[in-house]
Amino acid sequence: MSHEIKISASLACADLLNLERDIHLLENVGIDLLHIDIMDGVFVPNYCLNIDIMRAIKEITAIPMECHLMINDPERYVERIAGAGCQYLSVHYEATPHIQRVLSLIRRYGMKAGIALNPATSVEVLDYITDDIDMVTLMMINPGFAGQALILSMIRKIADTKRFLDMRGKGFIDILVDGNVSISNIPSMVEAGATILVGGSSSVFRKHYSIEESVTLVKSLY
Ligand code: S6P
Ligand code: MG
Repeated sequence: MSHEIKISASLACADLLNLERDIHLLENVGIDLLHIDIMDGVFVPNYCLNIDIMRAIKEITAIPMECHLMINDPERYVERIAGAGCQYLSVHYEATPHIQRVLSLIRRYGMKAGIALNPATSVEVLDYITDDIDMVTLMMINPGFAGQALILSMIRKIADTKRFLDMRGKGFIDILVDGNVSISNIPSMVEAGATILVGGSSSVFRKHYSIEESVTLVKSLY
């Protein structure tokens, strides 16, 4: 099945002091999704955006929010994230011993369920949970920080994930790629099977270029 490619703008890389302005600029260029990174300083060594910010964003835009939760025991926050108006929620395979339970909880709260995999986690872990997911969030870097370099073997992992899903009749599940989804890396990521591109400091929010220029360039790459 062929997917149309979507762009999800990583708001952690926006101008945080002018977030509302940047969101309206993203609306003007027809961005598909807003990527909201939430961290706990434990699962990853950093902090980022939060549920209150999501609630505020919901007040000013209709662009759907796609949350990437980088916290241990993510089941604790599923209800509150749904209440903030989020539409897609990705939780890390590595963050809980009860991943299937969390994925079904996400759907029970009306959101699309994403499973995020750190670079070293094999696609094989999806084998018994393909019925429980709408999206696979493949980390192209170790999560925690923007501005990192692509781990080169991740291009092969995208292709492996696509093949894995296709072989099980699950080719309709989205493959989201996150981390150094840059102008130069996007063509090979799309070619390998990525369907949602998280645009951060290396694409949508590049220094010295406007959001409009950058998104127009990204769309010309696939
Ligand atoms: C990393 C986070 C990502 C970044 C994004 C930044 O922990 O999950 O979503 O915000 O990767 O993009 P870039 O182009 O700076 O790597
Ligand atoms: Mg992210």
